[in-house]
Amino acid sequence: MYSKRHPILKDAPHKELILGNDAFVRGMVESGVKIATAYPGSPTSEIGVRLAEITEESGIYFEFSTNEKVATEIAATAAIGLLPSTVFMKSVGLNVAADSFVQLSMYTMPGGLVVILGDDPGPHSSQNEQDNRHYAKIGHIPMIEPANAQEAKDYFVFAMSYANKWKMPVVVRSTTRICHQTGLVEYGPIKNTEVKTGYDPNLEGGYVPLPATLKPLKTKALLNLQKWEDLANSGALLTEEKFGDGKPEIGIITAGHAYAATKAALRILGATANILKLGIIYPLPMKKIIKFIKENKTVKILEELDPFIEEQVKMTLFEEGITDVRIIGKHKEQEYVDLMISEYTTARLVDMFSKLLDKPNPIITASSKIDIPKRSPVLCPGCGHRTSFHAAKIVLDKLKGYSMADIGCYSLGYLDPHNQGTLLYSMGSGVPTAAGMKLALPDTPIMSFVGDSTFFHAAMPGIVNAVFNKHRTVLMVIISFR
Ligand SMILES: Cc1ncc(C[n+]2csc(CCOP(=O)(O)OP(=O)(O)O)c2C)c(N)n1
Ligand code: SF4
Repeated sequence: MYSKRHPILKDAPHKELILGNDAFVRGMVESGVKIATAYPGSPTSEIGVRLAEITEESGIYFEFSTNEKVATEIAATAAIGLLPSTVFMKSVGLNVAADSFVQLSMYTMPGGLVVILGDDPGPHSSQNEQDNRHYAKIGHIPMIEPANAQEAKDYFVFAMSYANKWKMPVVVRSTTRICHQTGLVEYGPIKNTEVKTGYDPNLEGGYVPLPATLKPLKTKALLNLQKWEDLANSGALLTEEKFGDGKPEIGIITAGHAYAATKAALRILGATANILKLGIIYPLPMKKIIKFIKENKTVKILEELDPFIEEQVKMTLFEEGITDVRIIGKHKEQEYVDLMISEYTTARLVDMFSKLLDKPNPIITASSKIDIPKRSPVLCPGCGHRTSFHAAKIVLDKLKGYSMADIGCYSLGYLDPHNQGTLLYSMGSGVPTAAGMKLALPDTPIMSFVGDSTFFHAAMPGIVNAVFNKHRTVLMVIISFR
């Protein structure tokens, strides 16, 4: 039993003003999660902070693993061993986990596995703004997307209930705006059941996909997706609402943070719309979507980043021979490139809908008068990395050499006044980029930087490679003590 001291562990009925990330943790508590693993990264890091606070009281085992792949493999395997499990990571973390992530849907996981993905449109704190909804398609894994803190909690519980019932992995995709928003969350009952663990290596096709055993495993994954499609088409996590008074001016299909921003924008413009809000974003509730489009005729598909929903919808319309409707998305739009980039803030959507619905935009005049200076992030005052960069700069300026970056606070060495670390791909890329540059410029001194966490996360293979293949570069391992 919980001692109920921590606000996340209070019994229902109860409402608490909490962060979206805390809401995920509450969802774990309510759904009886036993194992949670992660590698930190914005926007999901606070989930780990909160879990670490409640491990003893809640009985949830939690670890920050060496990297996302390791974290995924541990949580998924615990789920195979009957323990309800979860793993969370940031957007680019899924690239690291991908090698095992794409296998997950083929395995029977009696405990149930929920993967929380924190995408970062903007980006606020990432080296790109990749749209991880594509991974649902690649991995044949169902994906759901909450639109506020309450839904973050509720959707986690929903995901785990089906993950457990259908013995499979489910992804909850979130974004920075959902993870980092604070909202009033109504708690539900806590599942406190004991779990009997076990392992059957031959369960439903087993767990070793070889060319000879792959077909039934992949078939299982695809059949599970069909069950999710039926669930989506039954109306699960789907809401249709009429926004504003009077005749709806347009139909809108949206999900996640874009839903909240859409409503705020329509309110500002005094516009009316029919809104179809999706909770299950893969596989899509296509029957409901097509019905909505036929009823509304002109429909705006509003999604941040890639035209993920739009492309699937247009394909279905084509397949069904439906031509008497107008779909407004990103494809064929004049601002195609712009529409693919960054978040859909309320101000942006006000601008978008004002043009679309031919209404005056009340925001432009107000905001254009404010000239806000740009501020880039800086290393903390007294950060030890400053000294390392200073030393490297003195040497490399003298020798006319280059330094390669890696990922961490020390990526900021690139900025003034240090200007160190001139090439960056992803975590652990520093030593291989130094090796590659040395092949291109054999007479130029090349060095790279790596922090301690990145060292263990992904840098070690590159370092081993450099030693084995005798790449003549210098590595500075930098650990900051403030
Ligand atoms: C694949 C991936 N996972 C997580 C992150 C988020 N992240 C960026 S740097 C970092 C930790 C870096 O720590 P360290 O190498 O010790 O450098 P420091 O920031 O302490 O200077 C994390 C978790 C990321 N960018 N990419
Ligand atoms: S490494 Fe530590 S001290 Fe340095 S910038 Fe990052 S958080 Fe600040």
